[in-house]
Amino acid sequence: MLTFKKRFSGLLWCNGCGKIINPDMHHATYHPHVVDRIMYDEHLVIMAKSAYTLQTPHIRGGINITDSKKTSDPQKSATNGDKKLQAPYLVIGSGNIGSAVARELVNRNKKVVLIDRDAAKVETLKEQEFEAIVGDLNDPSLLDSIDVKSVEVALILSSDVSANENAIDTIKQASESIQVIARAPNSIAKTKLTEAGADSVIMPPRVVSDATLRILDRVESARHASNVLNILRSIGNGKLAIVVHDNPDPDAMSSAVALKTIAASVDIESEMLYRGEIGHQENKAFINLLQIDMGKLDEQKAHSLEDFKKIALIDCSMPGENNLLPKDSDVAIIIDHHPAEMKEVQAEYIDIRPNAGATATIMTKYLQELDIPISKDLATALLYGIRTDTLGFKRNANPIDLTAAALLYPLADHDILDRIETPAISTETLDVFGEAIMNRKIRGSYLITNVGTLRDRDALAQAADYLLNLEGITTVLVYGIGEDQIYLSARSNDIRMNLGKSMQDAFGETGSAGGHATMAGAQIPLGVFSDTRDRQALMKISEEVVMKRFFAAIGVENGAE
Ligand SMILES: [Mn+2]
Repeated sequence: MLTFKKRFSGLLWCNGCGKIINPDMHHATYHPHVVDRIMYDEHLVIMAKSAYTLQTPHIRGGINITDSKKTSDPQKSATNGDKKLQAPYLVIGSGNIGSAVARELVNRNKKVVLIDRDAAKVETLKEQEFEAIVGDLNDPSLLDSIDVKSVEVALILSSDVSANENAIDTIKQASESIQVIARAPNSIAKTKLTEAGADSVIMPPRVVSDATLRILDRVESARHASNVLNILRSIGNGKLAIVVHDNPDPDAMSSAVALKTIAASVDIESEMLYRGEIGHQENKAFINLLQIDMGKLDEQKAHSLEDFKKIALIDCSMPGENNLLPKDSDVAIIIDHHPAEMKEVQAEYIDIRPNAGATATIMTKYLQELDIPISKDLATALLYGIRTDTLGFKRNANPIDLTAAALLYPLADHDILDRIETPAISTETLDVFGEAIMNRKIRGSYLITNVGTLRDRDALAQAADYLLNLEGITTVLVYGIGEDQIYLSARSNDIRMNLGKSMQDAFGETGSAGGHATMAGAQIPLGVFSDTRDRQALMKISEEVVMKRFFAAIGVENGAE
């Protein structure tokens, strides 16, 4: 006998013959195994002949099964087994957490069956239009009414650890392939449940503390932002110096621009200062394409640090260490992501977050917190800063970097990003390539070449990269002669090779060398030879030194093959 509410509109079939029954009041009795249908207390009741049972896969819509086992023929029960409940998602133990998870799954159009040992609770769940059955977690027949093959994930969420353990056992016995997620109140219980076979274990106290910390982060980030603004406002008619580390990289430069933007939002004038070089083609393209105006203090004799009322130090934290500031400078603001000895860092305001992969990430958070519109150029610069400092999210990238990048991504100019990453080749670089190609000497799969007198050291590494594409070449060494040093750059894609070590072996004693297995560099002081006027002779000497030593270090006879 099946009883269900009038508004039921699902599928109903007869377990005896497998035929579908139209549950409509008028049509049900056309089925040969249906003896009667009546309306009772707003419910449509369909009664089958004593040897047959009726079943439906749909419980949603308010059906209420009171399938009487008494009327079913024991011989037919094997057939009944084929019609067990389909439950890709099984939620076992349906307290607050279980029913909240089930509701969310149903919202995502997942078919969920809840199991709880409390019959009254199961009734309530059904009234809320859940598919629910009564079952005891400690009972080995827990899954008897479920089609085990249909279960993909079982969530065991009761608060009783040993009951959860038993349920895991029953499920894993039924099928190893069911993914089991279980709830544990603490880490001891977590270990127990993992040992019992749970694939993942969640600890509600941990989840709550994590969520609390996230809220705390938000609160603190608001406090940070207002502190920075207060310091900036105190500059009044004065000027802020935004100092980045020597030879600044895109992270440092984009972060400086972000701070300049924040200062401008409260009408404070600022200037970005650096020392050293903006090297690499990409970095040059970066400042050109994004029109970043970085000033070199040592060249601008017109003004000194005295001209600035306050100083901010960005992407580094110690005055005088890898930046242009004197060691005893009074710094107002320090924002950095490099781990630091906090006791030694001194400033009015310090924000050092080693959990960020880039300072640009931290600056993005400030802009977001202060609700300052992020221009296309600034978004592009910050995104590029985060990308380069995390090596395209492969190094030290944290969730905070990804959320910052996600915010910047739609605002950034992707054409410009592409152009920064593949900058146009300058004629100077092209000349270096030309020399490198002309002077190449090949021994087996090794290529050694020189570029003559060297002006742009970046071009050396680029030439090495380029020549490694040559057919049959696995290792490239390119060198050039600077004012008083020979500069070497090597690349290899031979997995047996450790270039860093080979370069160290070959040139470590006379100069400095180092690097990774696949890319390395070295410098050899020219010493007495640097005075040699005869470039031709100098090239000859260099060639001998470089070739001989490198081939000796990697165990190849000079001139072999
Ligand atoms: Mn950085």
